[in-house]
Amino acid sequence: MIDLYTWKTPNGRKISIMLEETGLPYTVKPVDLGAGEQQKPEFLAISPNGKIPGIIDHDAPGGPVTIFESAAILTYLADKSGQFLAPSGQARYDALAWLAWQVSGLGPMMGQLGYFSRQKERNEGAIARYSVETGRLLHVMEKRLTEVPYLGGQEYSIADVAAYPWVAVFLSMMKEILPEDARELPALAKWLETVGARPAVQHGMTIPA
Ligand SMILES: N[C@@H](CCC(=O)N[C@@H](CS)C(=O)NCC(=O)O)C(=O)O
Repeated sequence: MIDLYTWKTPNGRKISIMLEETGLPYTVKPVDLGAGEQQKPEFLAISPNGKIPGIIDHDAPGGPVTIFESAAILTYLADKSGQFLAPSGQARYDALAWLAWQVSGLGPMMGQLGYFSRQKERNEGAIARYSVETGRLLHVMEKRLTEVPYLGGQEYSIADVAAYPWVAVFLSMMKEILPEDARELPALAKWLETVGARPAVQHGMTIPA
């Protein structure tokens, strides 16, 4: 059994989607970020950076495995299940590259843009910087999706699992803070529809309730 330490945020939902997709059995362990539970010593023992998600796989060969950082967790679950990541070759590294692109670029830029746009005292410089950079990244994604159906290439992969919750939440709730030319991107909209129609994605997006 896998314990999933998570909360109702895009980074947490990447992992609930992946667990639903793979069918691996898991137990949800909510970490209430609003209540500061991410700083409790027992959670820091799992995720030393004090951020969800984290997992403990009690059934790993050779003994329990503890992992933090969504990219590491997604790669682990893909390798464990043999799904959503090619075992070798160009397709594997394309998916890993787009996964790295999401965790190092799209996620942090959207996160900062969301943060600064919610502050009472507006920091126009920060909002402009993160808005332009988020728009640029969405155009990069759009270009990729005009060339191939999924971020990793021809197949749905952990790169899509990582990007979906961020793009879906952002475009449904915060579209108006994006540069105008990044609000309606046709290939990205088609990808959102295709990925969003997957039952595992729909269920994973509701966990924790
Ligand atoms: N790079 C990390 C980012 C994780 C992250 O930012 N988690 C947020 C929720 S989406 C969090 O736990 N924030 C709590 C805090 O900063 O106190 C990953 O991909 O797992």
